[in-house]
Amino acid sequence: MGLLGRLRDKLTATQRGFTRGLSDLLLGNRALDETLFEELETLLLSADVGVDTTRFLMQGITVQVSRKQLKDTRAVYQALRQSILSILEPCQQPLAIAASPKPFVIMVVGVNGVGKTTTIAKLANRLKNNGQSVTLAAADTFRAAAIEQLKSWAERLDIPVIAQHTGADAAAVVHDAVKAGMARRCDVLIVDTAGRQHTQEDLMDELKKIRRVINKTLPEGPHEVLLVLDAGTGQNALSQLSHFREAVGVSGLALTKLDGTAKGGILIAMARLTGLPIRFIGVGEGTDDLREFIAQEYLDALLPPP
Ligand SMILES: Nc1nc2c(ncn2[C@@H]2O[C@H](COP(=O)(O)OP(=O)(O)OP(=O)(O)O)[C@@H](O)[C@H]2O)c(=O)[nH]1
Ligand SMILES: [Mg+2]
Repeated sequence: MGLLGRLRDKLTATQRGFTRGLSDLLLGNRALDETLFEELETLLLSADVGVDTTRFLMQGITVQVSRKQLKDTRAVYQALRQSILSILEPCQQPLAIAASPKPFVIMVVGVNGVGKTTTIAKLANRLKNNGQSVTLAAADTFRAAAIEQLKSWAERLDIPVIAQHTGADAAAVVHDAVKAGMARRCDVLIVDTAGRQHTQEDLMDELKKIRRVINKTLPEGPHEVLLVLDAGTGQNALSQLSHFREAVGVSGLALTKLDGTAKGGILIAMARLTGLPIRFIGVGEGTDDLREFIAQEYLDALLPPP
C-alpha cells in the first residue's frame, strides 16, 4: 500500500483531473445513458487517451452494456479498469540487465528537454543502489551545458563519466566510453545523447552514427535504446516515437513528468498503439523519482479500486 500511495501522491495533477473526473462520473448515482457515455468519451479524450484508444474503450463498454453485462456506472468503471489493465499489462517488461557481456549499453534518446539527462541520473542512481557499477558517456556534445549537467550528476552520484569538449565528435566519445567500460568491466554504460542539432536530420544522423559505433565496438550493443518521452506533450509523443524508431530502433520507453501532467492517458495510448516495453516512469525531479512501470500500480493510481 505504501508504494501505491506514493505513486498516487506523485500524480497529483492527474488525480485532480482525470481520476476525479472519472470517479465523479462513474462512482456517483448517475444513470447509464447517452449523455454519460458522451461525457466519458470527452473525459478520455481530454486526458490524452487518444482518438483510437478512446474509441476502442468506448466500444468495449457499449457492447457490454447492450448485452446487459454492465448494469450501472460502477460496473462501467470496473470494466474500464479491466480494459485499461489489459492494454497496459503487455508493456510491463522491466529492463533486464544481462551479466555479460560487459558493459550492458543503454543508449538514451529523445527530443530536447524531455528529461533524458535527468532520467539517466535517476537510472544510474537506481543501478548503483542495486550494486551495479555504472559509467556515463556524455555524447550530447552539442551544448556545453549538457556536458556540465551530466558531469555534475556523475559527481553527485560518485560515478565515472567519459566526456570531451563541446563540439567534439559524439561518436568518438561513445567509442572511448565503450572501450573504457570494457576495460573496467563495468556493468552498465549509459549514453546521454543530444536532443537538438541544427536540423532533425542532423540529429538522426548523429544518433545512427553513435549506434553504429557502439555496435562496432561491442557487437551485441546497444543492448537497449531507451526513448524518453515527456508525458505532457500528449499525442505528439507518438510522432516522436516513429521518428526515433525509424532512425535508431527503440527497445524501451521512459515516460517522464507524469507528476506534472493532468493527462496520464498518453501512457494508455502509447501502450495500445505500440505495445513497446514501458521500462520506467518519471514522477519528479529527484533521483528517487524514477519507477519501474508496473501496470497494476499505475492503473490503481489512475483509477483507484472503488
Ligand atoms: N517534474 C518533473 N520534471 C522532470 C522529470 N524529468 C525531468 N524533469 C525536468 O525536465 C527538465 C529537462 O530535463 P533534462 O534531463 O535536462 O532533459 P534532456 O532531455 O536531457 O534535455 P536536452 O539535454 O536539452 O535535450 C529538467 O528541469 C528536469 O528536472 C520528471 O519526471 N518530473
Ligand atoms: Mg540532456
